[in-house]
Amino acid sequence: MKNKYVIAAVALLAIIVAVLAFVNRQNMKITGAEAVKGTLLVSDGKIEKKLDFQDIEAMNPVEFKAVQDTSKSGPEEHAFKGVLLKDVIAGVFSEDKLKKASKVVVKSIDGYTVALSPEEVMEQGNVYLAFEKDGKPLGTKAEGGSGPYQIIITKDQFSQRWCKFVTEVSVQ
Ligand SMILES: Nc1nc2c(c(=O)[nH]1)N[C@H]1C(S)=C(S)[C@@H](COP(=O)(O)O)O[C@H]1N2
Ligand SMILES: [Mo]
Repeated sequence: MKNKYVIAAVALLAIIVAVLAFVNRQNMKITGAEAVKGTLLVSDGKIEKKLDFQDIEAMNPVEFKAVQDTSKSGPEEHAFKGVLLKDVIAGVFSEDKLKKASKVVVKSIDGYTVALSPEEVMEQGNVYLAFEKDGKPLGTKAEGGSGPYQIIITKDQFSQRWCKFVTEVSVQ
């Protein structure tokens, strides 16, 4: 008798796990294969646009320096190349969209999510979508890298919000 309940409970848990996994899967709008190619989804909650690496490269990339602190190194200055996040957003929507937003949410392939304020995103030379570090591509998660894209916040000395493996940028 008792066994029956145990089996029923296990079966129920398995169903719940499967449903939650499915729901989470629906939340990931970029597949792993797209992510390694550098596909980026930019959305405003209604309109969604997929950009590829060539689109990002065509958006006026700049070189800049930032002090990076990781679990493997202390604070070190590195040369990065990327596009200001506000230019990525302006390239799909407009600067105006950003001015009226309450937040910019960045998601990555491992589910890591960071929230940025529109004010900090609009600051000159602060928040970048980077794709090169010290003259080399950032590399994918599988390659032990931090890309193809990583958010670099030059005015934020702590690295928690320097979101690696970025797949989605959502202006809300
Ligand atoms: N996608 C993603 N980005 C991330 C993280 C993560 O787990 N996933 N960790 C954050 C944290 S806590 C730090 S300190 C920096 C550097 O992490 P690393 O030293 O593991 O590279 O990346 C940040 N960006
Ligand atoms: Mo961290």
